[in-house]
Amino acid sequence: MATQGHAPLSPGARAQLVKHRALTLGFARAGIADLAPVPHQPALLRWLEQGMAGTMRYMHRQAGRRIEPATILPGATRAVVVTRNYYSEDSPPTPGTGRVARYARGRDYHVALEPSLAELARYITSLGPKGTLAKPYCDAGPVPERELAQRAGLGWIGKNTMLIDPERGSYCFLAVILTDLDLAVDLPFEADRCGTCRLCLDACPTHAFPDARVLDSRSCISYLTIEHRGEVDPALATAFGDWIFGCDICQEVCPWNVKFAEVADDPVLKPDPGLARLDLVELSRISDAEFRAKYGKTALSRPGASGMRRNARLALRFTAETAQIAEQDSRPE
Ligand code: B12
Ligand code: SF4
Ligand code: SF4
Repeated sequence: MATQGHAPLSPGARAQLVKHRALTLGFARAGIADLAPVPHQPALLRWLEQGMAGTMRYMHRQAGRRIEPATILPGATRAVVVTRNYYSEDSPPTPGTGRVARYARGRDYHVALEPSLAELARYITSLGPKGTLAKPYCDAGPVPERELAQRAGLGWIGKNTMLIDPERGSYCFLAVILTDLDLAVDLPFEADRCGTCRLCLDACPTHAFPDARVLDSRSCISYLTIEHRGEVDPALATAFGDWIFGCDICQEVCPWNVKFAEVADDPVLKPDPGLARLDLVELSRISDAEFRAKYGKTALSRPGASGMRRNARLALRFTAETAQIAEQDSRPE
C-alpha cells in the first residue's frame, strides 16, 4: 500500500494526511465517512412522493444512489467530505436593487473549487497502490452531501436542513471525494444542537418548512428563483422581498451563524461586491448576449437570462406595490 522502502501507512495515518492536505488546500474542515446506506431513506422518499422536489426531476432519478452511496462509484468505500467557507457581509439595501444569496456572489463555486478538489483527489490517489480511485463531487452528482458530512463528524443537520459546523455555522459549501483508499472513518456528529430553537422555521417568508428538517422546495425562494422555470405564483412572489437569486433568510436568523460566521478570506471564492445587489430595471431588460458576458461565469447562469429577467420583474412589481401602499398610507383620511 505505501511507497517502496517505507513502512506501510495505517488507515488512521493516511486519514490524517488526507485531512491535513485538505486544510492546506483551503478547505475549512475535512472528515471521513463510510458509504453505508443513509438512515433517513424514508424522509427522502416521502419528500419525493409528496412532490417537494418540484420540477427537479434529477432528484427522483438519483434517489436510489443517494440512498445507497456505495453504488455511486463502483468500488468506492469511503467519502472524504470537505467544507469551504463562503460567508461575506451584506451590503446595505439600495433602492431599486435586488439581492443575490451569498453563495453566488463570486465565481461559480462548482468551477472555482474544481482545482483544489482535483488536487486533493490526486493526493488521495498517491497514497494508495496504482489505480486507486478518487473522484470529486461538488453539488453535481447523486451524492447525499449533508448526510455524509454529518456522518464524517463535520456538524449536524439543522431544522433548516443545513449542515451546521458548530465552530463556523452553515455558510459553507460541501464537497465529497469518493475513494477506495482504506481510510479510518471519523465518528458521526450525533448531537442535535438546535434544541428548542425554531427561528429559521418561523422566519421563512414563504412558509416553506412544513416541519423541522423538511423543506418544500415548491415554496422556497431559492428553488423558485434558481431552479423553477416559467411563471411564479404571484401570492408567493409577494413574499420574496428583494431576493432575486437564492435566499439566505433561514441562515441569517440562525444563532450559530450570528455568533460564529466569519468572513471568508479565500482568493478562490472572492466575492464581487457588484454581484451582491443588482439593478432591477437594468436586469429586467438585459439581453441574452449581455447577460452571458456579465454573468456567464457565475452561478446566475443556472436560471439564465430569461430566469433572471423574470426574477427582476417580480422584484420590481413588489417594490412598486410597496411604494403604492406606502403612498396610500401616507394620504390624509
Ligand atoms: C436539491 C437541493 C436544493 C433544493 C432543495 C433543498 C433541500 N433542503 O433539500 C433547493 C433548490 C431549495 C436548495 C436550496 C438551497 N441550497 Co441546495 N442543494 C440541493 C442538493 C442538490 C440536494 C439536497 C437534497 O438531497 N435534498 C433532498 C432532501 C430530502 O434532503 P435534505 O433536506 O438534505 O434531508 C436529508 C437529511 O436532512 C435527512 N434528515 C431528515 N431528517 C433528519 C433528522 C436528522 C436528525 C438528521 C441527522 C438527518 C435528517 O434526510 C434527508 C434525506 O437524506 C444539495 C447538493 C447535494 N448533492 O446534496 C445542495 C445543497 C444542500 N445546497 C446548498 C445550498 C448552499 C443551498 C442554499 C443555501 C442556496 C441559497 N442561499 O439559496 C439553499 C438553502 C435552502 C435550505 N434551507 O436547504 C448546499 C448546503 C451546504 C450546507 N452547509 O448544508 C448543498 C450541500 C450544495 C453544496 N455542495 O454545497 N438546494
Ligand atoms: S431559503 Fe428562504 S425561502 Fe427557502 S426555506 Fe430558507 S428562508 Fe425559506
Ligand atoms: S435557527 Fe435554530 S432551529 Fe434553525 S437551524 Fe439554527 S439553531 Fe437550528
